[in-house]
Amino acid sequence: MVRPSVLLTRRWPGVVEQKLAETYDVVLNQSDRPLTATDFREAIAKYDAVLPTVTDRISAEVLDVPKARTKILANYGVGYSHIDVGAAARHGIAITNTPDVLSECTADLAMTLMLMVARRTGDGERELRAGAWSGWRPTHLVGTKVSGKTLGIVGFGRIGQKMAQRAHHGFGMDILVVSRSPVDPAFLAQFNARQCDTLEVMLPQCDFVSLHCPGGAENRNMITSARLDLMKEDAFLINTARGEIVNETALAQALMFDTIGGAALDVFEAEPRIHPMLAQCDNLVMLPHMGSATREAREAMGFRVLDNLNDFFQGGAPRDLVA
Ligand code: 8YV
Repeated sequence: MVRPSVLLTRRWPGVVEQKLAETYDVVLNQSDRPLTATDFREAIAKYDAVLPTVTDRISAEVLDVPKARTKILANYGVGYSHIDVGAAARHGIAITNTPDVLSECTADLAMTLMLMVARRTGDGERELRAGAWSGWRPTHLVGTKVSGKTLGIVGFGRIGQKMAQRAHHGFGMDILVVSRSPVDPAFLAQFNARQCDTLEVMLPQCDFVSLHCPGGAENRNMITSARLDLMKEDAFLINTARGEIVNETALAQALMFDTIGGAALDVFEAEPRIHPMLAQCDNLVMLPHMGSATREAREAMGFRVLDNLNDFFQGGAPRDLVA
């Protein structure tokens, strides 16, 4: 049997690249530079499967290739708002993602960000490395207590639930939830959590708000200046989901005018570019999209893509078919 041809658009963990090559005719992106739209169109014409990541903007135009060969976009990552799902469906291209295997690590990073911004650890490390630490004093780098506070979780999927588990059972936090569908009360009870009908109801009650919903058109600009205004003036916003969910200009203004206590972001609207106003804000912690960046998660994501490819090329429904 002819081995299906498979393009990885970025370098992946070595063990996964090797495993993929046992079954597939694998082409690696040796330079690890993101593909251009033209590169991607060529790939769609050439390979049976393309394995993209969040750095590939796969628009309707990119997918509109005469005599396309690609039958599956097996995405490396759980979020797929970078893919025009409707256009892929029109071209008969299946899409899969990699849920579950990165939920704990992404929730761990959201906790990291929450603690960093509340406890001012970025300020502390910068001061120390600059040789500017003059020694201990009672008023030095005083932050905000996290334990026992109220956390609002936006989006109660796999990652949101892991966040609730950590925050409630580890840090004794009260959990509020906003989710597009009703959450089973028995399930909420595991975290002593309460579901709010709207963000408008939840935001004024929170000391911390952590975003765990998908990106894409449905949630673009969900966090507007009006909603930031509803947050307490010492509350913190955490985003490990997708940059487009937050209106970055509105967030920068809220940070500059201290209408909220601070924010911590792992994701940005125009990655890897940072909104110039955000870059000016001191009460902001920023990380370069590291939510799933552990050896364990990145390998498991790769093996999950392999499972999806195997299902697909053996003629079955891939376990993580999203469209
Ligand atoms: C990935 C992520 O690193 O899975 C996701 O949706 O945001 C990250 O875990 C990235 O998307 C890889 O494509």
